[in-house]
Amino acid sequence: MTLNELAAHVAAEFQKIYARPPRWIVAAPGRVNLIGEHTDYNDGFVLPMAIERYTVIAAGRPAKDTKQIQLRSTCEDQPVTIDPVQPLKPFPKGAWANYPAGVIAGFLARGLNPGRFDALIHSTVPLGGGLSSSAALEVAVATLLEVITGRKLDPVEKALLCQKAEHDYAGMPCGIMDQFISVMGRENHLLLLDCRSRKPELVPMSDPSVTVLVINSNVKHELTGSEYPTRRKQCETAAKILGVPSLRDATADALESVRGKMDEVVFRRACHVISEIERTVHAAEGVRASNWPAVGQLMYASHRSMRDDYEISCREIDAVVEIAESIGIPGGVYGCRMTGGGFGGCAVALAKSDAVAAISQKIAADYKKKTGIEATIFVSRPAAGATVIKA
Ligand code: GAF
Repeated sequence: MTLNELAAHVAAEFQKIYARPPRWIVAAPGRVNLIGEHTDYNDGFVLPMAIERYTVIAAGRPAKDTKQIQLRSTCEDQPVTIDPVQPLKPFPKGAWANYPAGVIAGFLARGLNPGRFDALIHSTVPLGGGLSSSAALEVAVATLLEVITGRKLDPVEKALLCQKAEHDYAGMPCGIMDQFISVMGRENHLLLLDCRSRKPELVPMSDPSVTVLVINSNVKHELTGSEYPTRRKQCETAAKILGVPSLRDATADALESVRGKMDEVVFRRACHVISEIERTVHAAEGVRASNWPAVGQLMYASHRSMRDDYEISCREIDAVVEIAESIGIPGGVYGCRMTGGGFGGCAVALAKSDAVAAISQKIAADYKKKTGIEATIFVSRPAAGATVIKA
């Protein structure tokens, strides 16, 4: 389904629920990160692309007299209502409405009050699959509020507002990658983001002979919530012992020289981050040169580092990567790795376009044999960031 078809579908659903057509329609994409995992909150580099999976919101002013914002999601039975007045209180922990609420709070804090509206939210980004369904929701809400208030934010400010919503309302101390790519994605480009300077650099990726494959393991181990902040703290501890502001400023040699002063686990966490930042910069060079075998090798190395040093993989994702590696370049796979926060979710593979169908079949069959689970596999070209479909 194209984005316009998806928008038409959501508009029709809005009409069914609210008995009138929507006045506004916006969309924001999910993302897949090609390489550069857990480097964003260490001031390092990431290399994501927006995917052709979107959160779409159709909205309009309420027909009835009400002071409230009413949000409905096609995944939920009950609507939620929000009073657009400060201070806006978070919903209970784990509630999906915290993402929109946090974004609305960010607009209110800037003196931008959207007033009351009704909205229907629909997403084709798999929820909790490590493809940034939450950032897509935040950025879609921010895009809607820009249209309603008539005030377009600077893209960096918009991404940071959404990140703050996730910190303060959803309680997840994420880095900046997901919101930046959902705002700034560009068709046929990866985004090499320097998370220290926040300078985005578009890296063209339009070689038709190469395709990005997303393999959803359809498992989510409930560790992400607790393990993510722990990893952040371990990185801060390592940076402190190294005497640098962040691991971006450290080298493998410097780390080796303080090895004796460091807990072994903290040492391995730092090993991952320092090496991953370097791999990400090299991978961007590889993409620019269309050197796919080199990019693929960096992806495998990244996976090993996440599995052994950062310890954020799981046996199901390891199984996907092993199957991909066994297919290898002769079978059309250049590289594969886990993508996103970890403990399940998706793997990303770089494959020869003419072998994608056979590769998908083989991965699905072997994964089922090894784990008993059905994987969901799809391809995506690098997509554009958030967009207004109807203003
Ligand atoms: C999650 C976070 F939200 C990102 O900021 C990033 O740290 C990622 O995990 C790991 O690379 O998606």
